[in-house]
Amino acid sequence: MVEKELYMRRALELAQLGRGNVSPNPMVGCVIVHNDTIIGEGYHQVCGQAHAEVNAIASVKDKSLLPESEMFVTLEPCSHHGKTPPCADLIVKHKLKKVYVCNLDPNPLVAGKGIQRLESNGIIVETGMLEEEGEDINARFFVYMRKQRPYIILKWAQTEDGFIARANYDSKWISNSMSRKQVHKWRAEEDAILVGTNTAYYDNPQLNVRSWSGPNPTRVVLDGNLRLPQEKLSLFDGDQATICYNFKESRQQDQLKLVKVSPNNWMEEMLADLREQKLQSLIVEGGAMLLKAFVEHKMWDEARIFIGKQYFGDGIPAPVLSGARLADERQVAGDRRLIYKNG
Ligand code: AOF
Ligand code: ZN
Repeated sequence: MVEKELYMRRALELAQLGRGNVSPNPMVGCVIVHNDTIIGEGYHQVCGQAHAEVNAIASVKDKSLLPESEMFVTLEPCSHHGKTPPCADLIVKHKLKKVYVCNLDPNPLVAGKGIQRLESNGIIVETGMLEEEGEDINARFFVYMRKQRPYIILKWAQTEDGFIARANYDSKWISNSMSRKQVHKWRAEEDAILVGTNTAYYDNPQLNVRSWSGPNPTRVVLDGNLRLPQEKLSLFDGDQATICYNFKESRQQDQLKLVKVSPNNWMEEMLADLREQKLQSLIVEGGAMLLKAFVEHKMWDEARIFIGKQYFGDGIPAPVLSGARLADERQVAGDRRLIYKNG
């Protein structure tokens, strides 16, 4: 008799093969087991296409085994007609004996209704298997659904003595080239990337993915008074979707979208708008003022910090996190890398 959790671990492993291709949908994996033998596997591969359960059932050669089989799926099977028909109905049609579920689906269209549909059709359901692991891999989806905003990652590099930049904004580079390569991987993993006015102006970042392969995030800049010289800055080069939140006007101009927010509630309005545009995660790459605003509003989920070897002695101090839990600490070619989670 094989430990049942092993099958759910396999389903979680499969789920993660969808990383980067399924947002704003969750990553979902599914394993079908008959007599302690895996007879089918599947995962949600591309947003808008077949769900994990559909692919897993399709992969089973002998469908007559299904009524004697158990399914291990990392998310509650859906009960709604979205871009695809309800998975719960397919499971009922094939009369699977039992379904093990890792996480409930917080999507209000599903939220418990999938389980109900299975149970009311005589299928045994067990929920909560490896729940924490599931929460972890779909943290973005869960925050997006439960809090109605993107998952927020703050990222910065600071000197050994705690400065994020020199007083005159001349700070290139605090972290080493390996650390910077890693940041490009991170950019490829998130839907949107945000910088403030000063960073856009003084660093002139391209905010694309270069030292890694992967999709470019949507570029986001906060420029309250529309002071940034668009013709001079890389982030307005028109090569990537770009959103500029400001206090003055809303208008679409090719790849650039201007969105008006109010000066005293810009953060909430910006996050609500990003959510509306189905951007599920946001990495905030500076500068200090913007990062501190997010820290002060306790509006963050993860903070990723590189600590380089230099001493500045003076300059712009790094934000100070409160309520942070150290989730990972390691060396990246001589830099120290800390990852904190909020709460
Ligand atoms: C599942 N299995 O593999 C996934 C589910 O637009 P649709 O039809 O693709 O539906 C998207 C919603 O379905 C998504 O927000 C989430 O609630 C659920 N995702 N459900 O049973 C899957 N990816
Ligand atoms: Zn489904």
